[in-house]
Amino acid sequence: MEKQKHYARTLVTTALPYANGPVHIGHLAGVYVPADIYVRYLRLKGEDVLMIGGSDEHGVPITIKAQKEGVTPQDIVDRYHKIIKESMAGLGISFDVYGRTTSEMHRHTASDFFKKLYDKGEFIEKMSKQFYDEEANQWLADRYITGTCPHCGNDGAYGDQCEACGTSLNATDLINPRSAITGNVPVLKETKHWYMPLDKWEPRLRQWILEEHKEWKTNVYGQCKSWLDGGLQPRAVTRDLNWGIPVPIEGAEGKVLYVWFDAPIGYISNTKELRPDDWEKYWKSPDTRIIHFIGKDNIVFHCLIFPAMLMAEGSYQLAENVPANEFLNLEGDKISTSRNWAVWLNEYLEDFPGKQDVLRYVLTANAPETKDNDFTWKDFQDRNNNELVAILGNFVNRAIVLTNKYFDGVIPQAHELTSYDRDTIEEFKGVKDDLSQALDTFHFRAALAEAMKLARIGNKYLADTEPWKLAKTDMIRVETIMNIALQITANLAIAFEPFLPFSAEKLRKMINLDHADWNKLGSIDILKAGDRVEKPELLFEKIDDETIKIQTDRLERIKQENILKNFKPKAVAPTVAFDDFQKLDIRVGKVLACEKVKKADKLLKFTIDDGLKGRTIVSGIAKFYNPEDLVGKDVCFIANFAPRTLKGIESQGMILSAEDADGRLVVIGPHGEVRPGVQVG
Ligand code: B3M
Ligand code: ZN
Repeated sequence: MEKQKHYARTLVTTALPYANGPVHIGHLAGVYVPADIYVRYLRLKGEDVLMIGGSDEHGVPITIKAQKEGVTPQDIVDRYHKIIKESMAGLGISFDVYGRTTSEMHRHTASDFFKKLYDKGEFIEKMSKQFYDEEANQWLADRYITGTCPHCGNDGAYGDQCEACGTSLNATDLINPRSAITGNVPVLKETKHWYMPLDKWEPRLRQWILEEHKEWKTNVYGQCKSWLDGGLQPRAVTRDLNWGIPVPIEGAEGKVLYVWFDAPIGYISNTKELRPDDWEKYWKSPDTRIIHFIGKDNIVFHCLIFPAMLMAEGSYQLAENVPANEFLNLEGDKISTSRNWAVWLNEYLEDFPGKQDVLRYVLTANAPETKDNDFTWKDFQDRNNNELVAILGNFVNRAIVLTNKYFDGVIPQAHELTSYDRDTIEEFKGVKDDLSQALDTFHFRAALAEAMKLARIGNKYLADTEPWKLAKTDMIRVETIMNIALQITANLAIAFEPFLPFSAEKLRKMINLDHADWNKLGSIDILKAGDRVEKPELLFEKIDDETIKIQTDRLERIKQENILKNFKPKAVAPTVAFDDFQKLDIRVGKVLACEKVKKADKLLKFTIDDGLKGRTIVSGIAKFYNPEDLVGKDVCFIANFAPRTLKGIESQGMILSAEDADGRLVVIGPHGEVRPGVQVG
């Protein structure tokens, strides 16, 4: 059950994306769109809320990328911080601050935090064996080590986490560890590090989550429970790396804070950046509600490790909720930055100018709230055309067009209501409670469905009352109908503000509603009779097949590129004796004629000059060639292949071709002039 506690303010944090690439739809659906809906909703209710974001600029993903490109880590983070920050703003993600973990403020905050824990004696200091790459002369922390996950057998697991099963690992847990720099087997060397004794905090973490937060989403609660039941171990919070925040104590030269130690402190530093004078009340006052929006791979860090750090520090509040989402896939496959299998936000904004709300809508309607979900371009098009255009856009457009047509843009008065009017009003009155309830409990899909319900009610109302028919006979009735339709329109402008802020703003302008107030939702006196509406403007437009095809073609190309990139030749077949080889009579022939075989989309029929009487061969390469392009070419064929009948044609041999990694067939021929009929061998 949701606790009915009263809060004076809310602090919403959003996972800090690694600045080693742009953000993609997976990040958006998992974290930023739901968080933005939530804060916009609270702002509409007039609550005190801060939305904290920023780039995570430390850690191995960034140094690896820099090494690959031959630039500095700072170059990488400067580039992607800018892209991420601008594209998020472009989508209307309304951060109050979007900072970065390479800022001075953050360096001090994280460094002081560590120092305080160190001074309080909260760390264990331990010599341990860590992996080292002797060829690269480098310690191998976290993602510099790959190997097989001891839990699920995934052989691409990293030294700190297996992305396949979500388990958080120590590098020495990996089976068959390899250096990600050279591919070498690393050696183990002694080094000193500082550890958070998570086991010490286990009883309090159990109490806090398992007893006091049973209302958390089952996926989050369940993951925490299984971690806690497995028993928590001390975790190293320092690393041997040269990119990060230096460990601020003597004897720690060349060591930095573990990225997962400094990154969550980024929430605190960015709050300080925004509110240097009163940031503390957002973190330390018991009447603040802290909510962390994250993806499921970050649960352990936000629910166990960071809270343990805060408990050890002693003066901070813990999160009230951590509504982590599952993953969004793309066209059936896991989104992957390294495989370029993603829809990148910055590219979307370029390809679909003015359509921010379409993406926001689709990602919310299909949000991976309780299980992994799939984004497809077909679904994107369908939801735009069948829902945004056909339901929401259509209703609003009708309401505004008819008001302009019959009343010259002046909002008419409502007169006596029929029982049908009253039923309609009753129906949408309930939307506010249902919508609020869904948003308060982080059910954003359900909330969006509620808002859409309001548009459906409006559509149905106009379709049922048919004011365009009554206009000739009963203008008084038309006035009432249009007043109600416009009040529903005003309700939509409020209800959709958190979800579709660009369209809601357009809509507010159209009806001259300067200010959306959540408390007005459900009422029928938002607009005043006698005030004006503006000329209609389309909120949404249809997206055609051509536009969608450009996107699906791009993905198809990437898929092919990935297949080719990952091609590994098959193992060589068992040895054959020369005599066996000689049994095959392979010859060169010239293509005299070539045509498609009727009713067979794969087959081409060749007429081959074989230096003898000529022969016909049918070959399954029609998908890869235009028949006319092959005429006049020399090809190799097996002359003593047993004849076969295909689609009623006797095929007298087999044309040789090579199959590329992507299944494309390429015909084999001689690289020089030879006579038809000569043998190959
Ligand atoms: N940068 C990991 C991620 O993008 C990490 C989140 C930090 S939140 C403090 O999945
Ligand atoms: Zn695993």
